[in-house]
Amino acid sequence: MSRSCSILGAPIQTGASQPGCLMGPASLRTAGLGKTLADLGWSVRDLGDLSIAPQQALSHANAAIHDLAETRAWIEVLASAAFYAARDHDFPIFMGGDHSMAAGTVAGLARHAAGQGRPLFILWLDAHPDLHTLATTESGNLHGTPVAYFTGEPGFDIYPPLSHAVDPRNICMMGIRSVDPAEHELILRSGIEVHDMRAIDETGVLPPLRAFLERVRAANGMLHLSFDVDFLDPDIAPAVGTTVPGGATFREAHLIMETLCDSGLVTSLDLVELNPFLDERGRTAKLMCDLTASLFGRRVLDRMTRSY
Ligand code: 5AB
Ligand code: MN
Ligand code: MN
Ligand code: MN
Repeated sequence: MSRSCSILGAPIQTGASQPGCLMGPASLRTAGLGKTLADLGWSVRDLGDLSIAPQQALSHANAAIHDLAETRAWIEVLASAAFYAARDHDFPIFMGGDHSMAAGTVAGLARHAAGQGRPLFILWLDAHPDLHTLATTESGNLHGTPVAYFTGEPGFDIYPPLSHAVDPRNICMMGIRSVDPAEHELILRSGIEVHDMRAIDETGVLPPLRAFLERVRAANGMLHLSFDVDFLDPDIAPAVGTTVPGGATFREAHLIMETLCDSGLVTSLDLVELNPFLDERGRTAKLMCDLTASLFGRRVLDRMTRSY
């Protein structure tokens, strides 16, 4: 019997400064995400795109913050949609949209995991830790805040109430190479496991990934992968507004996805921050589809033994 996955679009761009992420779900569909997964034997259900109602503006003491009402509404819609998608499908895929949407998807998934009596673990692949609170963000771009929200940091009273916070010790970040001072302070205080690009240069991706997967397995955890396009080096993935040089290579990224596939532990996925307006002939969208294919079982050769 084939396993089921659902794909759900969140055309949100209010969390970023540059417009374009709105077109992310359409670009991933155009690159053939659904068909790619169906060809790998998955039963795929496209649930379409979510939307929000028109919003009255909300103001905040931090005047840098923009589009707070819209972003808050998206988080609310996504938290509910993610809860039901996780309940009804083996594997939901949330297509963004900017990364502020992870405040919603992870909130909904944490509620679902709690209902199953299982802890939720997060693998965060990103150039950035997205650990600002509404008080500390200087850019006012809310895609820099989701992790602080879903770990239960204070100062998010204006966001939807969080039913279940994620334990910071259940989060592993890889690819990090741009950290603001307030985020650095929170990393040190929270106990989040962070592997910056220097660490990856030194050890490669596999040792930290395998150690994290062992922790997930030992705890019978659910595992959500939140994949920000800017995790990848801009030379291979130009379609993102927040490029940072020195990102993950093509093979490092595929090896992570292949190893996650072998582990069988991943239960949900965000594909975020794709800005098709900045893409070159669809190459970034195509790469994100191919990386998802590696996560969903595409392989060059079958192996006799599993290698995670
Ligand atoms: B992304 C920065 N820390 O707060 C800020 O792309 C960048 O979702 C945030 O990781 C990047 O604006 C958010 C400078
Ligand atoms: Mn991000
Ligand atoms: Mn990022
Ligand atoms: Mn970004």
